[in-house]
Amino acid sequence: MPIWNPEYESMPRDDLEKLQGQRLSQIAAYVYHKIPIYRRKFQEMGLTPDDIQGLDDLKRLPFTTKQDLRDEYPFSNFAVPIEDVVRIHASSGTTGKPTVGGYTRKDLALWAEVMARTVTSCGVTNKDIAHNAYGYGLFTGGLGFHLGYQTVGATVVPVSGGMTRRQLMLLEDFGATVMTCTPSYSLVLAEEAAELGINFRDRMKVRVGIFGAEPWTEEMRREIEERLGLEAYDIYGLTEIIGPGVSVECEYHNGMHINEDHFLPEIIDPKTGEQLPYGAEGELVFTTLTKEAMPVIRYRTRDLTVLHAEKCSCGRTVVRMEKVRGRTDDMLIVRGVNIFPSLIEKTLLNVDGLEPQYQIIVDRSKEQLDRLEIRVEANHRFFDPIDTRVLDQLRADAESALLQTLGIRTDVKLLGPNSLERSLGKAKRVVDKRELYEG
Ligand code: DLL
Repeated sequence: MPIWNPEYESMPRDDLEKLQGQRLSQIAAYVYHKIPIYRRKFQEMGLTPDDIQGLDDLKRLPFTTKQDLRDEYPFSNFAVPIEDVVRIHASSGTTGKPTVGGYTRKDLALWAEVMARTVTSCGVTNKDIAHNAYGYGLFTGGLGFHLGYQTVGATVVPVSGGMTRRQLMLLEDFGATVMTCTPSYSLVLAEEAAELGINFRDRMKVRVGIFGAEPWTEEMRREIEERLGLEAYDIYGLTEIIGPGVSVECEYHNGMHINEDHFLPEIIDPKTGEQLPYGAEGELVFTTLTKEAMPVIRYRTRDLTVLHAEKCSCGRTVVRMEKVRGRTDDMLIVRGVNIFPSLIEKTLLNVDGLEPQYQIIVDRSKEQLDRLEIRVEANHRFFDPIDTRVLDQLRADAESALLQTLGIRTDVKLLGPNSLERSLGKAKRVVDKRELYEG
């Protein structure tokens, strides 16, 4: 498949690392002179921009945390005056203030470039009709993809989120060949279609889906590909770095290629902050090498993954990141056991008869013991009429599969079709009621 910008995406690694080194020393000087919080951090560590001469000096630079950006809310961490900022986006932020991203004209051109690379990597060309169901607005998903599709000359349908039935009509009438939304919303579209008696696979022409903005497992990919009859690509990004456009899979689906000439990745041990080698799992950290309005140095994403540096069969030489395993702050500690929601998803989807709709509830009993309840929808065929014997067996199977993978007992509650709330964007999978008892 074609590569949008082979000069950079397939650059020999030695040359790429040299370029990254030069850009790193430039950005270190830039943030030092333009952003007070970085000057302060450098000074506290006794660093000057001259100390940063190349990639080997990356380790010497200070980290940036989400809290650092919150403290500068809304615009104090911008490196340019507000007159030069032409666009603002923000993360959804479930609690408190959102994290803001600012873009100059040059940043938007960079975003268009990395999003053009992104959609090209998924096989999108100017012949495609792209149904873009990511939310348009402050969220970076809608407008980010919009830029990418326009840049490669695809016909973009800026449908945004919501009005699911209407989306199905437009998908069919316009003959969309590509669609983009969160993986959870793709299933909502498939379900709604089934409800209307439409077989999504047969009726729609969609050949490619580019899904991200939330964690999803390989098992979820299989479900989506099966139900929608398309090839599903994983895309990763975050507002603090640029939005979507940080990394995406290619046709080999063996990790997401990072646009490393602009976003320099590292993996660190989340406890000690120590840099880890390729192949080791840890927290993903990014330094933006070329951004103007809101550059960040060693931004701690809290996302856990593994990086690989071997050249991919597609010809790209940039580092690949594995599917995100979870977030450091998503990990549940239940009765002393560390549990990632992704492991629960994987386990449930391997139990025949369960649907890819679930919610994880953690609660604490009067005796101060943590309880893990998994609410999951079972296939509609067990409910019409209700077949309690089969449902009891299915629940027992699910509990035993979870005991085996998690190592602790869970209570599985089977639900009928459409019992759990569906989301237009990121699904809320975990409800931790224990927070109510704290402080
Ligand atoms: O979710 C940007 C985006 C839009 C990415 C559209 C992909 C497609 P935020 O709202 O700032 O930005 O959320 C960023 O979402 O730190 C991850 O925890 C999570 N996330 C994003 N993509 C993935 C993915 C957008 N493919 C946060 N797999 C990140 C797992 C993801 N988690």
